[in-house]
Amino acid sequence: MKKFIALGLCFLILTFTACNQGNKDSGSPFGNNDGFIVVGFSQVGAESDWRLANTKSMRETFNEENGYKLILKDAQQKQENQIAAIREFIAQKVDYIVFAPVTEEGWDDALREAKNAGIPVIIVDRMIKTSDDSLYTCWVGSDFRKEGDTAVAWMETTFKDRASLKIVHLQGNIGSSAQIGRTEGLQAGVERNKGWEVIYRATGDFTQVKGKEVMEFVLKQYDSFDVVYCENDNMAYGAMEAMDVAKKPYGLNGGVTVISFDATHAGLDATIKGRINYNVECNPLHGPRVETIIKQLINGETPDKLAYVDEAAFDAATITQEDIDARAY
Ligand code: GZL
Repeated sequence: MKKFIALGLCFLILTFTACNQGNKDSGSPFGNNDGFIVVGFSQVGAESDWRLANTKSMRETFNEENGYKLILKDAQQKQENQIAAIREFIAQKVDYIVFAPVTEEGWDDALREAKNAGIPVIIVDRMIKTSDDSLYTCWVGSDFRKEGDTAVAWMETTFKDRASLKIVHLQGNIGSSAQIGRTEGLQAGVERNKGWEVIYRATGDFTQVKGKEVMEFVLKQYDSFDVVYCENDNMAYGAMEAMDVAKKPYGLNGGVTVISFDATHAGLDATIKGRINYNVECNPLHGPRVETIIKQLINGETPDKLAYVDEAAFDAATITQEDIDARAY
């Protein structure tokens, strides 16, 4: 009998230790977190200056000095890579999942797995379409439709006396919130202004290389157009490269009017030089905003479900070097 009780006690001690070991490891690939908060971040890619500034902001915020360990995964603009990253973060038992969705559709399954694992999901930058908004804790980003409306309002003022306006439209990643909102803004303007016409529309995937390819094609197909509406700075750089080669005048001093989005440092440099006529800001500095949300969650508070960042716009005719020097990206 005594032997039986001793065996039972050994079994109980071993079981209890194993459970504790399991709990001890929970939370992250870094053993028992070593006291750090582990953040898994699935980033769209490195396709643009904006994206690099966004990644930099997250890295500068979620570092060991501030008490965090960041696991950053670059999806190279592929949704399947982001879904794989989210599943990896779940397996690693990170404390928080942050992701910038490359497109709006197709996230429910992966996010439901994160929810079932009890890991809060914070969406940054672009938005998702879902029938169940309990699948994410909150979102912080830009109002892309408002960005498009801001650019179109400037066009309506600038071209108010024009009977017709031929527009070339370079779109971002098709299906991304940034592309959807900026395109909707332009489309609404075209419907409001009967003389406006989009003569050619194609995606440049938010990259300079593809922006140049699209503009090279346009220059071969169309002798004249009045505006190129580029949904980010990098596609605008590509379009301007192609127009330079074709000796097609553009910018403040005449020729094609160049509209851009992001207002990155290089984009504003092109604006103050008169190469880009109007540049609408899209603020990438999400690191501090996400950290505020995480601190709210740690303190048992409920962050706003949606948080829009304030954004400005810059006109080549009025922008100053002080405007540019004052900016963090
Ligand atoms: C906007 C962001 C867009 C930028 C592009 O919030 O999603 O993606 O406008 C970037 O530069 O590639």
